Amino acid sequence: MGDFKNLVYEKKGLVGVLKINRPEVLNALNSEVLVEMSAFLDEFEQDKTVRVLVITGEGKAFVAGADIKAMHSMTQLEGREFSMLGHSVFSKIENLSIPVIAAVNGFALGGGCELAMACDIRWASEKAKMGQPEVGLGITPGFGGTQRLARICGPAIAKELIFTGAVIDANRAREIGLVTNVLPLDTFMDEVMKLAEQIASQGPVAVTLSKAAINKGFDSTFATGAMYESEVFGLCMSHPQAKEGFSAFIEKRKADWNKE
Ligand code: DAK
Repeated sequence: MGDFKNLVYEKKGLVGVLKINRPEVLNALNSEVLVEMSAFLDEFEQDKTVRVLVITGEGKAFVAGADIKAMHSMTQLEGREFSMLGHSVFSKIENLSIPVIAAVNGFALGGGCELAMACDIRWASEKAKMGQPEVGLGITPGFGGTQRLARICGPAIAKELIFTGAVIDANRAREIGLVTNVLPLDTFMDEVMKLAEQIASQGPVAVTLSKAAINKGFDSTFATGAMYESEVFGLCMSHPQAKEGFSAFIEKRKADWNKE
């Protein structure tokens, strides 16, 4: 994996852990970080030995937002490029073939909350604080917050959070379904790794196709989504991993997903 100034990547067995590493500004996202993330994701997608990606932040923040100081001096054109870059990175995460877990260790505000929402699963430490405080800066969320928050938590919650700019704690984030688990900070990453390993131990093709089917369903009618589900189910049935999964169950043994 290439050398990055603002990212630290570590592969732990079947799980990749990507840390946003700009703690002096609470991991705020500037163009440089986003360009690095984009390059990382392109390279990472080629590594077929990793089955789950965990994204987290160094220090006391997950990501405290887009870089306010960098945005302050942006021209209209630069703002447009910045927005397009962010959208492209977040969409790469959303469409990565394997599951991505946001390990929300601390502040996940604005672009940081949006980054977490582009991931498939969000777990938070008790120290996490989340929200979309952009309107307090006179701007709207710009990296998909108005769309993803409404899809994840429903429009009323999204409107309440975005209109007020409220910063909520981890337990409130769990209550509204923004995160699905809250854990003490000292065991947080261990528990996230257990979740990642649990996913990594499942049939890899089935996990990948399930992610694709769920994502596809959100952008289509139920009927189209159900049709797509039938297609991916058929694909699974034609893959050796399904044969191996069924055989392992019948023979009362653990499946070996590497078996052809
Ligand atoms: N950007 C730049 N620097 C930041 C930052 C940010 N988002 N958040 C924190 N920092 C910097 C602080 O300025 C400080 O730097 P120095 O002053 O030491 O040089 C350092 O990180 C440590 O922060 P604090 O001293 O403030 O730490 P505290 O623990 O006291 O407070 C805090 C933590 C998270 C409550 C506070 O830092 C804070 O309120 N930060 C800003 C949070 C925020 O408002 N986030 C949303 C940013 S707006 C778009 C694309 C994207 C977006 C919008 C449009 N288009 C292009 C359309 C997204 C916008 C956002 O994300």
